[in-house]
Amino acid sequence: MDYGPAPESATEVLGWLATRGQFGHYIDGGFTVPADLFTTANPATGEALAEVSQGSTADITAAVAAARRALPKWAKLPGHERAKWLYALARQLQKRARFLAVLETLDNGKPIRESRDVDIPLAIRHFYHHAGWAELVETEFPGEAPHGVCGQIIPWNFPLLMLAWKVAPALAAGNTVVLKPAEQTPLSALAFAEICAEIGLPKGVVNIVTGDGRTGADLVAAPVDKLAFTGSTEVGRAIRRASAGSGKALTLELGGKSPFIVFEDADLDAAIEGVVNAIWFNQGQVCCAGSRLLVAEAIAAPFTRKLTARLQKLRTGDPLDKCTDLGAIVSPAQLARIRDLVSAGEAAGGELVQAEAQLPAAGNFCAPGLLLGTEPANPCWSAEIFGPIATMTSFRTPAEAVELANNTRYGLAATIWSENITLALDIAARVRAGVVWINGTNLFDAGAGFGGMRESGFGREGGREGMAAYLRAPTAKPRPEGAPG
Ligand code: TXE
Repeated sequence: MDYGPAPESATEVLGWLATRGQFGHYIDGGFTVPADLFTTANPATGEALAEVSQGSTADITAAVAAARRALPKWAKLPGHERAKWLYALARQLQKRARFLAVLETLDNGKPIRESRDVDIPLAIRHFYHHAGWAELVETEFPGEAPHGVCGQIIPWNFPLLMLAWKVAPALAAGNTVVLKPAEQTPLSALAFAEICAEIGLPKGVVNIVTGDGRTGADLVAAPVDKLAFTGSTEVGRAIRRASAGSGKALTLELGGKSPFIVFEDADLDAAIEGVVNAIWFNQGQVCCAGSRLLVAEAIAAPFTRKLTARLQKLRTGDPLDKCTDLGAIVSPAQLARIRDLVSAGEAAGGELVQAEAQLPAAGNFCAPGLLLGTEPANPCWSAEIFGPIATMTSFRTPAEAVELANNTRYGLAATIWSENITLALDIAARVRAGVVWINGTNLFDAGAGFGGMRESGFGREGGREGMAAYLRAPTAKPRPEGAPG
């Protein structure tokens, strides 16, 4: 698939933002009058990009009502008819891929190489993949029905991709949706709303309400049939509490502190590049980031030497520059959180090695780094830093590697590097994580279910399991019309 050339400038996107200026919500097939505005800024410069509306309880009520009205017709469409709409969304996203990549980079701060080659292509792939599922839904899930109206809340680290992970399976299964993007990165969801309007998607099938956690809480409390959330474990826990006993189906994709285990016999150069991808991709703001490096003691010294040398070569700076490896951290608040945690990690005995990069004067930049000698008692061992700093610890035996890997409240992902496939498969079976990669990392596909266990949440997104999460078994009763949340 050709996603077009790398963008040379952001002129087209800035022109689009200038014409729009202020955004309302996308409800019932149209944009509301912008109200109660807040600013979304470019993390690399601090400059305002646009003004966006803070969704009120009334906005959520209107959006859920629109989704409820659209539901009977949409749910009754034969799967192959819904597939046509998903294909149309995928094709339109593909046509706008270059635009969306620049928009995402401006709003989030991630390097253009990543939004162009990862975020946007994977989002498109998700719609194509689920168009296929829409065609198969009656035969693959006989007798099952959509939940109904889905309330979906997404974070800022992969804005359009997280939207795709949630919206595509929901629509394929015959649900309608109300989605709330993160307040830091609402723009690609609003561009997606325009795409829904452009292709003439039936009104009310997709509704986008922008705003912060208060809008999210209103959506959780609204009379929806299913909630899907990706974000922090704390908010996930609050959502679970708030929706307990309501009869709403729920899936949560939360934080992680994923181990990245390197055995003595690993291909060291490949493992080093694996680390670059595991923790410095998207500035480490990745739920499944390989953020706890566990390295066999026998190779710890050469591994550290190689890795610190590689670290110095990473380029941190302008996210729109195609040569940039690390862009900006999403917000000043996130940057402060990273700095505070890393300082606490140093105070507890960790040794910080950070790239001696010349960082841009403006913007939320953080040089990539490693916190060496991090013991399990160190706060950076257990807390999700969600920034470009990995911890590093050594181990002596495979049993110790497994014990350290599982010494976490999370269970999202794990990575294992070894040339001994028997050892790698044995360790994979003993590591408690929803996803395990061997001699590779951060590998995603729309066809493979992704999700965690323990405090990383429950439910899967992608693949057959992801589709199943948007359908209910023949015996489950639908919520009565207008029943309270
Ligand atoms: O997340 P929040 P934040 C982790 C990561 C990061 C930390 C804080 O460790 O440092 O969370 O990030 C909406 N009811 N992850 O504060 O608050 C909010 O508006 C309903 C990991 O940004 O969880 C946004 O749309 N919704 C993670 C979304 O929840 C609420 C990705 C996520 O925001 C709400 C992001 C409420 N009470 C952060 N409060 C991952 N799993 O990838 C907030 N929101």
